[in-house]
Amino acid sequence: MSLNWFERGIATTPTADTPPDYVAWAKQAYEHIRQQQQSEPTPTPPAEAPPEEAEPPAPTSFLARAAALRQSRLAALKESLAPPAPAPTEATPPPTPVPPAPELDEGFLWSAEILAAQGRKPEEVTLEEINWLQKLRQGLAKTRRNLLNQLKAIVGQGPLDERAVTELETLLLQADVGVTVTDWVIQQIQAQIRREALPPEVALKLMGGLLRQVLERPYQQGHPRNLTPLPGQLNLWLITGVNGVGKTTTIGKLAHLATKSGYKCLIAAADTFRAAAVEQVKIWGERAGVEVISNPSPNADPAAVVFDAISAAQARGVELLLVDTAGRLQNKQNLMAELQKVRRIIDKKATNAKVESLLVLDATLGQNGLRQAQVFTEAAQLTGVILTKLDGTARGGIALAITQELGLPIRFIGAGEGMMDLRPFSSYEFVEALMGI
Ligand SMILES: Nc1nc2c(ncn2[C@@H]2O[C@H](COP(=O)(O)OP(=O)(O)O)[C@@H](O)[C@H]2O)c(=O)[nH]1
Ligand SMILES: [Mg+2]
Repeated sequence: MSLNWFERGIATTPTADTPPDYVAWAKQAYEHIRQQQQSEPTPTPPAEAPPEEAEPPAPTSFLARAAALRQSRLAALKESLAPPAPAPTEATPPPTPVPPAPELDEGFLWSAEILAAQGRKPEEVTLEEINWLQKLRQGLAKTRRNLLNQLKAIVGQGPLDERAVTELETLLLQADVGVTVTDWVIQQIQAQIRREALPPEVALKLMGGLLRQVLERPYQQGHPRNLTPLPGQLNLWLITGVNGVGKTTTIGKLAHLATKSGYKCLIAAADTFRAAAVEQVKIWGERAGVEVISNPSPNADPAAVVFDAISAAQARGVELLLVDTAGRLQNKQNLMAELQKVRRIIDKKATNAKVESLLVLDATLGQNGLRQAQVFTEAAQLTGVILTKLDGTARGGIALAITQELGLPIRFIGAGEGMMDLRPFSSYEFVEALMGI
């Protein structure tokens, strides 16, 4: 059975009362990946993300200590690995090409630590997972750098006091975390401070924990933790959002994850407003190896396309039908009416389907994007959010504002334009990539 990519990364709360031996874990994972690569001749491309420049920490700060600790772990990891195989002698036959080893750098170790802390086993880890985590961390680097550089100044110098708390407030607002979440986080920290002074490490940990609580609130309010298409039945995911946020790209990436995970998938090209939109979704369908149902006539009725696609899905035993929609029409009322019509067709025609209505938001737009999206929350009966373009923003904190304002779980995050640059959301991984040291 193939790996279900929709289940990846949902893992659990970190188990780490007794943190694992990260060097030993990373070594096992590294060796496991090497073995995997040697048994499968298809070379895996190395992570595209360039190694992140180290953040030069102030020499005495706890950040410097954290960086030094990871460096020493990295050195220990390199040392513990067996030396490379000796060059072949003349008598040996020419070697079969071996795919390049994963880069053994700080990013590899960071990713390994994140997986280890979630209770994952080194022998389950793939290079793709390591690469994705590096990409996520790289994507959030701008936000993290801003946060950490200022946090250093605020909490690096000693126990947290009231002045430091006010500065923290500004910092969270700058990262686009939003007023409500910022106020709540600050209140919680202040309540702690009243009991005891907080050393910097503790303050950071506390803050990370609070941010995670915000991201996980929708699970307490009845949304399942995990959005995995139910196998053997029709799941229909309606993808909505403003023009240009990344809906079509996301559908291509989701189709790819679905086929990789062994689902039978189909795409409905229901953005009929722009001629180019149908062509674009077809290209993605081709890349992902997934058929696209469309209507070539100009200004075809999107609801009719959805109707046809549901019929096709039912006839062929499709498990995941992804519906692309328009993000802009002549005006807001038209857009709303069209979405509502599509939704009615779905509810009428796909009675046995498990329907999800997912709003795509562009992280680079920050709070503005959230305001623009209001029309969709009214028309589409949303069940979740997909956050794109985390690779291009210094406002990664928007994820928190979204969860707070919409009361919806973030289901997937996109950090790049490639086929593999989208994964299920994990609050633990997100917060670590956002402010982990
Ligand atoms: N950097 C980056 N670009 C993205 C991401 N997702 C989508 N894009 C780009 O955003 C632009 C608009 O995407 P598209 O899917 O056409 O948006 P739509 O109008 O909502 O369907 C395209 O140039 C995409 O390549 C992402 O996660 N990161
Ligand atoms: Mg589109």
